[in-house]
Amino acid sequence: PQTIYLSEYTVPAYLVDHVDLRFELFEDGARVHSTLTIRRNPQGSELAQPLVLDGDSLTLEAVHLNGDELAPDAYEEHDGQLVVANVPEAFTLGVVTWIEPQNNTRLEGLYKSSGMFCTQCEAEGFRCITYYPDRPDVMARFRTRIEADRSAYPVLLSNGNPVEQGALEDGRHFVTWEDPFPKPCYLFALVAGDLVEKRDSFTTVSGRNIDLRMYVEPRNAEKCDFAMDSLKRAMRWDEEVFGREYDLDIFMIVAVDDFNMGAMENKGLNIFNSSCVLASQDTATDAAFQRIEAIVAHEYFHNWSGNRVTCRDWFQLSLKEGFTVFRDARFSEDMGSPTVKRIEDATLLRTAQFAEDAGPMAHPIRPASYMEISNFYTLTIYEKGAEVVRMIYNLLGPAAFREGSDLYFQRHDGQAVTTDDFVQAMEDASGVDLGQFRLWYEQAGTPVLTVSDDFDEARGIYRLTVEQAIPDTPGQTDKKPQHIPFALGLLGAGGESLPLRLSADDEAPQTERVLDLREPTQSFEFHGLSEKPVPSLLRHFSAPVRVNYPWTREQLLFLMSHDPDGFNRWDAGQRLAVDVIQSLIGQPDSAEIEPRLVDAYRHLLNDTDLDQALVAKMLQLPSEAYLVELSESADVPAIHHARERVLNHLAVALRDDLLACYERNQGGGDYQLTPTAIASRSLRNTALAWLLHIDDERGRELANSQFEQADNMTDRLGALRALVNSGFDEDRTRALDAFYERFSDDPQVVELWFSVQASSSKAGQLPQIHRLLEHPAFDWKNPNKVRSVVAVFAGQNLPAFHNPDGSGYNFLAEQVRRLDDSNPQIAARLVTPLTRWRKFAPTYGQQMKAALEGIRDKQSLSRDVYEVVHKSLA
Ligand code: B3K
Ligand code: ZN
Repeated sequence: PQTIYLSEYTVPAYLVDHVDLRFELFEDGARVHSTLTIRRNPQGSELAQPLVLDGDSLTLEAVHLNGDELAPDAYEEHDGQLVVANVPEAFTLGVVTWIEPQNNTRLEGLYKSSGMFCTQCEAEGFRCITYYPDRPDVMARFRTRIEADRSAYPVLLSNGNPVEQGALEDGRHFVTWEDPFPKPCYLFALVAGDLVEKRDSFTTVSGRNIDLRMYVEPRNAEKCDFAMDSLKRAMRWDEEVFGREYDLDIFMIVAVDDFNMGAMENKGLNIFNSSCVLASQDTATDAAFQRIEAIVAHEYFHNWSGNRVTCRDWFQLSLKEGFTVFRDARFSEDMGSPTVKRIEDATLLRTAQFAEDAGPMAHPIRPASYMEISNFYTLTIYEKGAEVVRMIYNLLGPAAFREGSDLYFQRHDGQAVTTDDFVQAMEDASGVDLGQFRLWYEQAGTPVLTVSDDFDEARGIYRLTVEQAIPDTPGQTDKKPQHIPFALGLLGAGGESLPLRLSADDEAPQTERVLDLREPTQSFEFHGLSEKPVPSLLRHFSAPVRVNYPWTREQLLFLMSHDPDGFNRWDAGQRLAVDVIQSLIGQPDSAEIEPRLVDAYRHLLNDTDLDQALVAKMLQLPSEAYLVELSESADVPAIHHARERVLNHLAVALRDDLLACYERNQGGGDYQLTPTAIASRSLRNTALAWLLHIDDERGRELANSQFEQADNMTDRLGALRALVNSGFDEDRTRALDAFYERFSDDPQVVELWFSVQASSSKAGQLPQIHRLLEHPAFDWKNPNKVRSVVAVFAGQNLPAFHNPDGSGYNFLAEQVRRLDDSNPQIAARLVTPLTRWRKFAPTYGQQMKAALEGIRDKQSLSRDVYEVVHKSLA
């Protein structure tokens, strides 16, 4: 496969002003008639250029130029391109293609999911529908006529507004849609199916009435309310916080079961993976509700950040994704507990994005090259990209940031632009110099801050020295220092926040400051202190960096109970737990476990004054994946064992406190989705999980009765998970059977059922995983099912996946090879755990590498998997 470089970007030779599409949908295929109104790009080269269109898996039936059919020798069709050599300055091009959606297992372009037709065009799926200049900087107005059998496909949808509909012969009908906004073809969508419609409406800030519609399969009719309400909250929020009003008269959401990712922001017609939009109290966990709210908002927010202003090329992907994730994160902060949301985001970043940044696929948030763009829908582009926007937000302050965002939308409305255009707008609106800051877009890798300090007692000066280093990443060495906003506070011995005087005569000192790190090494002096303070560093995770500071356990315990920054309280607890677990790795079971850890957790468990949502987060021990990420040469069984020892130790010592916590959080009353109620369920289920971890009899009774009596999925699944991970074999089997029995006709709950088992070191050893794959509810063609067993096993069941005999690795390689032909995007995602082979102790790493080589040697590898595997072995 060929590598594409940002440096080779050239403007399109031809522009498309208008696209007229006509789809004839049949059971054995679809005929697509496309008429493009094309003209030479005035910005392009002076010389006459051939017209080059992209295509993939198409059967070409006819080509017309200005209405006349072209003879086959007037064009060439090869290597995924249609080339017409002699075209005038301006013309129409008609193309007729035949495609087979019913056989499309890649789920790119037009395909079928549970009997309905649907599309996924980002990034390069439109070329699987018809020949087209498939690049985001070609923006056109689309008119789409869909024709299909009326009884099988009563609902026919596309972007924009319906302008015409009617009956055709043979029981067929048609609907024509017109989208007034020019858009790149990756935002095109079509849906045809037998769907129920849920209606609502929204009045915009300027008084326009918007028709809101959800289309789902009849069996899901009762699972739409939450997404619809989330949509309205998001629409209001975007008006209030970003001044963005919706622009079409209709906004539609469709749920489909077979979808490669979470959802897609097609103009006016968002298509969702069922699991990211459908919910009811009985079937969705709290986490699922929160995810749905966030994704519905995210896709809606794209209407401005992505659709009205889009990307010039795919290297600019973070322009829309990083910005939109930042927007949805702030929305979620406003809807729930901001500290908890921040903790969740930082956890994801530190566990998974840092790992990506330290691995063979590391890339800057604006990559310089790629082979397959689908591989770059990454945590780096999305989550690190969002952190970079958040840093700009914090550097500018809320008011100037809003001015920057307004300027960006106004300046670039209707355009396809670059990340630099975004930064420029922020700079122009605020006057803040973001020159050095731009390196965040170019340099890959996670900056490491090494902090040291000393206290000059005689002068009352506390000096903090910060060194920054950015590790080498593939193709990038000797990096320049970046501009890093470093938020901190200093605490006195009594836990009070100390004034931060950067000079002796600072009259109005703050108690929290953001230091601008710009040099390889910088020192800061804090004056007027009478004792050496405890530093609270990188508050609220002010930059996506690692911080090394030689914290003592005393200091961490102190910060855990005194830091006024909730995020850093949590962080101190995590660092303490990490330190304790790490110190036990490879030690005999007789090695003592830090006694102060038990005291700290007991204090937390009983601290009803502290925000219970924060307590619930603080009680979660660092995950195995995070411990792996932190190690130099990971020995997973040893990490697992050390972590289990700590968990058991805590559960035994705190047994009575856990029971009390469980009782206190018994719930009762109606199911609510407030932060308090969510925290309470989280505490109750954590207590239960810990009790079952030590096979406590009382815990067993509680789990069984909670499992049977729960009135919501969070509690039912919490009890199931606790039982599955206990040593009570009979209860486990009984609960799993009962759960399946009850929910077997609900694919989303069956996914939960699969993943509870696949993630469990008790119920998810390889032979059991094989049984899950043979289960009648498992389906290789459904990405959610594949993820819930295969990806969950490899990503969340670390001791089973890293079985020293290598069986877990070979298993994963086998599934990747199997999926590579049918769905390369999903196959390439599944490879991820193996790509980290250098991170593991050699006996493991070498076997992982061998499994990768086994994938590499498969005949005819997809471009997706080829790129990941070859880069990982390089
Ligand atoms: N933009 C889509 C992701 C498309 C992924 C294509 N492989 C969803 C989103 O980020 O909102
Ligand atoms: Zn997005």
